Amino acid sequence: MAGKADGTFLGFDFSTQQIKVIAIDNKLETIHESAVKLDDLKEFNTSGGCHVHDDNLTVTAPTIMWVKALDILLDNMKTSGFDFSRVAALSGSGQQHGSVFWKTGALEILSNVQPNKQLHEQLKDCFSVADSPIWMDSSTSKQCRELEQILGGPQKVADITGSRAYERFTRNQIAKIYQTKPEAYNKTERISLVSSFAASLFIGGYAPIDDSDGSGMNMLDIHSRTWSEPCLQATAPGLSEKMGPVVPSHKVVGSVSSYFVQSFGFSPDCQVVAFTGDNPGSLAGMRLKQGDIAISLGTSDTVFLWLTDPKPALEGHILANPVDTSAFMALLCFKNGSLMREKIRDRCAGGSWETFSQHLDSTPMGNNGNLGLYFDVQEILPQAVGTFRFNSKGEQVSSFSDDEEVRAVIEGQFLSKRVYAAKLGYSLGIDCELTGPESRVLATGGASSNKAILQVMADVFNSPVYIQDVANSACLGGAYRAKHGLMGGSSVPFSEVVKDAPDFTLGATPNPEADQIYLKLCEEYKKAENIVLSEQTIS
Ligand code: XUL
Repeated sequence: MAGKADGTFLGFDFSTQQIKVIAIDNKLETIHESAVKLDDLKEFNTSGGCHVHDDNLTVTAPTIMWVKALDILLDNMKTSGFDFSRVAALSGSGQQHGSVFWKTGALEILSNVQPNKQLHEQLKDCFSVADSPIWMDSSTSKQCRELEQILGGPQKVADITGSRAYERFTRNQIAKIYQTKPEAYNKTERISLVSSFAASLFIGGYAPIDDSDGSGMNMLDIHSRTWSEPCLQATAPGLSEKMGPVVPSHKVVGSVSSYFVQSFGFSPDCQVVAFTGDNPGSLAGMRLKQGDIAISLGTSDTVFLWLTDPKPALEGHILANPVDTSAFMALLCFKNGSLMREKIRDRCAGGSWETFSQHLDSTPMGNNGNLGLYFDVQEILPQAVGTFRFNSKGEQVSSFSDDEEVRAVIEGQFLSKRVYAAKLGYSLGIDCELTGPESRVLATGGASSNKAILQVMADVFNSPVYIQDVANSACLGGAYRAKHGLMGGSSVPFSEVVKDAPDFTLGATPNPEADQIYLKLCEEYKKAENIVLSEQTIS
């Protein structure tokens, strides 16, 4: 068996469309990477790894499909000559919110799987609900309103669980199963998240849910990091026994079962560290630390924050931090991301990013007081749709010049991220003690390669911007976390574990006058947003 010093670490990601793995050596260098696409398992007939039901609200994935994909992934690694005996520890992540319902008697089967047959053949009758509800499901509005009503309103639910009630969150899915399929619920001995389900496969027993992924359920008290009794009570009878304990994300939950030792040559000492959600996994993969904000510029823009003093709000999600048990993370999702930027590029810059950048460079920071909110599709933060332009006097205007329009969309998008991050308790650049080199923006996704956009980002956030390629950040985070768990978890800072990981590239540094300009503009943005929201209610 490989010792701690020369061992390798595996990180798995059970994501919506594929199951991926990354192996790193002790110097954190990637030595293997592979994946199995779920749609390639034709017998399950999924599209994008799931089934959208006729009501267009219910979205599920066959639980056993994930097991079969893992069988194939590990077989492929074996065929490629991967040396499993060197793996000192493994961990990973799963798409958040999805749930697995283990049938009474399943533990007996899971803990006795034999090496002569694949896992999916042996576990096929283990689930009381064969099709797992996943995060894309939005069929539980009734259950959400019930929870908010029982607990005393949406803010109350957010204060306890970190988020108001959301359709995809697991408690609401469990309540729906209990209400619509009581016999299936009664036949269930354990409910896992996709993450703890994956860890269960490796240890041959029920792995506990970790507190970070557990925060995406509307059922965990994010302050005590244990199940919230009022939430359990409001969901279904006998739920506490079906959920099992909650553990910190760095906890070793067992060793690999003899099935993996005999089938693939894992060492019996290979440790399994709790799996977590893909977003917490990405935070670990991006090595986010206090003072950092990660902004992913994709189809929709996502923001991760490291928080010490969270203020749960009606927008966004607060989760237990997966690498520091005393901290939190926040997750914000903005629907109007790259499609909106591209639309303005096409209209004002003839479809060229180069011309778009020239427009940005030719306008001053703060856009001479011109401010724009551009929501091509119904936005989540804020809940608004349409295009809204305000001049330096705060008056609404119907158009801007091309230069002004380009700067307005980029500044507007970043101002909104800054304002929403602050609402959840994040202190940025200027008004926080972590200014200067301690405060970083990590930029990822398509638009992060555009220097002019990065400059605006650095200015609005008054922080240096670093670029990171995060195509596999959740997987990589799993491998880093495996090492963290093996090295002692809470007794070793995660930053110590990842200190030798490759440096990020510096993309932009803020201009000295930026803080004054954008602090004022944040206030203007809030006023503009209030006007936009009041107009939305009227119409
Ligand atoms: C987060 C969310 C998705 C899933 C799938 O709340 O629903 O990001 O984790 O990746």
